[in-house]
Amino acid sequence: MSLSLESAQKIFSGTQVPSPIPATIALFEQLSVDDKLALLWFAYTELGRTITPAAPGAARLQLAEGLLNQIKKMSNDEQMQVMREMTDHVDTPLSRSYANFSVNTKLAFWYELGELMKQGIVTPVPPGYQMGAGVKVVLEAIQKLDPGQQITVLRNTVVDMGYDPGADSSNYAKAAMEPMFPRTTPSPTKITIEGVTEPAVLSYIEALNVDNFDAAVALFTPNGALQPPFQKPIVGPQAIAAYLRAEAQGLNIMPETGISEVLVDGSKQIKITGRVQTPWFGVQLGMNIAWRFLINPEGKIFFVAIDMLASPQELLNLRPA
Ligand code: 45D
Repeated sequence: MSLSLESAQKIFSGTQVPSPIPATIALFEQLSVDDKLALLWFAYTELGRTITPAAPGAARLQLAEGLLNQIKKMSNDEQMQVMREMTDHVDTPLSRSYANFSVNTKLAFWYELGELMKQGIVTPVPPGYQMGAGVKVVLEAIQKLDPGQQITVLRNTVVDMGYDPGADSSNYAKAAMEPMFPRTTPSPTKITIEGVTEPAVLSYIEALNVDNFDAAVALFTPNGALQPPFQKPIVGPQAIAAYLRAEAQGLNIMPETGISEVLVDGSKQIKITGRVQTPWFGVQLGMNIAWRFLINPEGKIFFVAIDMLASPQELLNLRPA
């Protein structure tokens, strides 16, 4: 019997809890452009009281330097106009250049703009801005999220900005030519997962913890798939490798506990929960994450879904009620 992607996506679905993240982003999407910019500033500075992103290295900032220098030379009104156009996906040369950046370079660009806002070189909020009721609603929704979910909302809004002419063009390839994200903390070495000893799973985690994406991809079947949080599955080793190089650099993966079930055809479904640290926030912030693996009878990964959890309590949610 061959495994299907559709059925793989459903493994352990009885243990899954709906995430508030898509609903929060949908609320954000309904705001006017000035409300969106103001909201991001309030959310970012609010968050910054407890956690602040690590400064991106000089090598990465260099990739965004051209755009940043253009913006620095502008008047405050022009700066605000550029930010509005990026947020509204208006087709301008600057919006296009931005959309071409890899995810980490987009974050680095906004990190630097945020610094310029703190220094008063760029205005954070449209002049004369009055906070409307809608902004308060979204801000409160964000405040209720756990920190890992809050930074996911920020990240997703940043990634979505700019103007991308290709309908579904991917900029994962760009990341391969960029400097690696430096690790902020040493990666975990000895991995043990309570309840799970599957070699492919342990090797997957170990490979990601040293940024060895070729080793991670070698653990998948030729038609294997990886489904990131809130995304469609990425299918095939080449596509997975490009994705991991772009998005999984510098992660510290700390699985804790799991459950493993052998299916009739000899394949296994395994659910693991644990914490993941992003190099953007280091040890300050652990995201609560679940992995749902489908391992074929030969011990290769056919499918893994990565889910963002709300709370540490959800980490214990391994069996359907
Ligand atoms: O508009 O097993 C201002 C995979 C003003 C791989 C601003 C994974 C106005 C396989 C505030 C300045 C990758 C899937 C904007 C595992 C304005 C695997 C700036 C999971 C925009 C485990 C805002 C990995 C700024 C995960 C600067 C789950 C915002 C990784 C900065 C998750 C936000 C990583 C930052 C996350 C957000 C990183 C730096 C969620 C970073 C988030």
